[in-house]
Amino acid sequence: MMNVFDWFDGPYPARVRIAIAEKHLRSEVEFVSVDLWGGEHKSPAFLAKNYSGTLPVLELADGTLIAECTAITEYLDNLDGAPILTGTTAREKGLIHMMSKRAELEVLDAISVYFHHATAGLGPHVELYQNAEWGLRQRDKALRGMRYFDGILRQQPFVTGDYFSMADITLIGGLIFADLVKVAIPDDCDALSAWWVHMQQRPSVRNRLTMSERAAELA
Ligand code: GTS
Repeated sequence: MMNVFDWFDGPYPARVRIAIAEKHLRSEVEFVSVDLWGGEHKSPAFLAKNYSGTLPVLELADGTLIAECTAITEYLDNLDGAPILTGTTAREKGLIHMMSKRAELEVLDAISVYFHHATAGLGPHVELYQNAEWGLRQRDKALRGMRYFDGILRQQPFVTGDYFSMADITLIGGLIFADLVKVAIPDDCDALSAWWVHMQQRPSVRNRLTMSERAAELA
């Protein structure tokens, strides 16, 4: 059994939950809830698991700890020797990592900075330093990033070409975060909006919360 330390509706944790579902690994994973809103991810006990104090973290049966969504996805995808998310050829691997990093830099991480700096974020006990101007700039960066990905998706069905990959999952994380903080996809981004509707229909994306988490979210 592997443990995934996460928070059920977090956008970064969603990336790993989607990868787990795509790889049909759900029965081999236990989700361990870390109270993000209570700041548990910044406690000494959790920092000992992940120096960066972020979720998610994967813990293997032998106690090995792997943080960072990209690294976790790479591990899970290669566990059975038949990767479907992170590429098989050198060219695919190169393109997927480039586009996944770009989705982080230009959309997901930018939205995250907006949330932590230009909104109340996780509250004063967690947000020890805030810089609203920096946060608002990052929101503008994310909107530019959405336009960039709209241009990509006008040319091809998925972020890296004609197949679903980790890069799509990263951009999905970005749009989940954008939804949470009410940053809308610009109206003229038809291709990105259509791709987003399509992605939300994927079972791995649609079913990323357990039944009880879904109930908690609706309550
Ligand atoms: N680069 C990290 C990764 O890819 O795993 C970023 C992870 C990250 O920022 N996770 C969020 C976090 O821990 C979780 S969530 O916001 O998506 O729920 N944020 C808490 C904080 O204080 O930064």
